[in-house]
Amino acid sequence: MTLIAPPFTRSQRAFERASKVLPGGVNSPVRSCQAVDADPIFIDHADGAFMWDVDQNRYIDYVGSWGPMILGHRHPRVLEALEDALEHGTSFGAPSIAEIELAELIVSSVPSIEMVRLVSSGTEATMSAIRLARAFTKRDMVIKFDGCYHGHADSFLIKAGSGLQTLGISSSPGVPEELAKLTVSLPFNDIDALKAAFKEHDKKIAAIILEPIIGNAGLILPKDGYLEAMRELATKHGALLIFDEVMTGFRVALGGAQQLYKIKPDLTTLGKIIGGGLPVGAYGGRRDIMEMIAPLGSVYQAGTLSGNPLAMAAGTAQLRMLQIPHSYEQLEHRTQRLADGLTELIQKSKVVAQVANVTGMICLFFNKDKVTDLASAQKCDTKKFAKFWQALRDRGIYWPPSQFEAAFISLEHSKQDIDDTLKAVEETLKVI
Ligand code: KE4
Repeated sequence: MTLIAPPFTRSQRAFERASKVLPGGVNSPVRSCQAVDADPIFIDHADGAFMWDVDQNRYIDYVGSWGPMILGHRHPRVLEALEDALEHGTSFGAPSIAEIELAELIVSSVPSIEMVRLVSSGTEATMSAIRLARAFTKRDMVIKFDGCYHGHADSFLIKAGSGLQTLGISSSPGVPEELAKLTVSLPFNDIDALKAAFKEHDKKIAAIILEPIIGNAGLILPKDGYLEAMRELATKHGALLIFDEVMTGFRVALGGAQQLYKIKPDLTTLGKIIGGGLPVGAYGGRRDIMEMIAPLGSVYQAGTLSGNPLAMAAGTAQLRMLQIPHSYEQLEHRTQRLADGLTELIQKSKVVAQVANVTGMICLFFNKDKVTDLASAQKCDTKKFAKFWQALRDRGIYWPPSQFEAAFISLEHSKQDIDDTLKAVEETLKVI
C-alpha cells in the first residue's frame, strides 16, 4: 500500500480559505476532523466506492456521505433519474408526481408507515415527529438515550451522540433550561432505567425516541429483548414509540431495524438513503397520528423544498435499486467479510480493539470491554483511534473521523476494495 503524499497542499489552502468564512472551515462539525487531530480533506469528486481529494489522492470511502451512498457514488440509475428530473425543472413549490412515487415506495417498504410526510433533513423529520407526538398525547416530556443523535433540534441536544460526543460537548449551550428539562436521557440497553423513568414521570411522557441500532456513539446493538420490553412499556404508559431510522432505514434491511427486530413503532423518521445523496428527510407511521399534520390536521409543519423533485428522483431511483432481490444479502456478505478480516487482524496484533457490525455498518472500538452503551463507548482510547484514522488516511482509506461514528459499506465496495482495506489496516495496526 503506497503512502499518499501529505502535506495535502490544495486541501490545506482550501481549509485556510474556508476558515475565513465558515465556522471551523466546515458546514457540519464532524467533518472538521478535529477529533482525529487532523485538518479536513477537501473532496474534488467521487465515483463508486472511491473519493478523490483536491490533491487527487484517491480513497476507498467508508463515510459514504454518512450513510446515503449505499449504491456507491454516482450510480448510473441515480444519475439518469436526476438528468431526467432536471429536464422538468428543479423546484416547483407545488405538488408533483415524484413526491407520490417516493412516498409510495416508503410506505410499501416499511409496514409501520401508513402515511408519511417528506421534509429536507433528518433533523426536520425528528423535530416534527416529536411535535406530533406531543400533540397526539397532549404530553410534553420526551425520553431519549445517551449517545443517540437525532439531529440538532433543541430537544435532542442533551447527552447526544455523533458530533457532540466527538467534540466532547454532550449538551449544547443555547438550549433553554426550561426546554431541556422536558427531555430525559437514559442509558441505552438498560430497561430498568426506562421503567424507573416511567415510574417517576408516567403520564407526562409523550414519546420515547431512539436509534434502534445506535450509529452515533460508534455502533451499538440493542440487547436481546430490550426493544420488545420498550415497546410494551410505551404501550402500557400511553407514550408513542418513535424509531429514528434516519441512519438505519433502508441501510440494515429494506424495512430498516424494525424489520430486523420485528418491532412496530408508532412513528419512524427517515433520511439519508431515501434521498439518494440529495437533501431529504421523512417522518411517518400510524395513520391516526399522521392525520393530525397540517393541512389535514392542526399540527403545523412546512418546508419550501419539501418533496423537492430532484431529491425525489434520486431517492426513488436508489430505493428501486434496493428492491432488487438479494441486495441486502450482498451488502451483509461484504460487511461480514470486512468485519471478519478486521477481527482476525486485531487478534494477531498488539492493539486492543473490537469490531461491531450489522448489515452495511461497521465500527472499530478501541476498548477491550464490550460496548453496550455510551458510557462504555466513552472508555475507548480516542487518541489511538486518531492515530488509526491518520494512518488509514495516509494509505488511501477514508474512515469516519470519529470514534463515535459508524463506517458505511456500499454495494460498490468490491472484494478487492475490502482486501485492499484490510491490507492498509494490517500495516496501520503495526504503526499505531
Ligand atoms: P440530518 O439533519 O443531518 O440530515 O439528520 C440528523 C440525524 C438524525 N438521526 C440520526 C440517527 C442521524 O444519524 C442523523 C445525522 N447523522 C449524522 C452522522 N452521524 C450526520 C453527519 C453530520 O452531522 O455531519
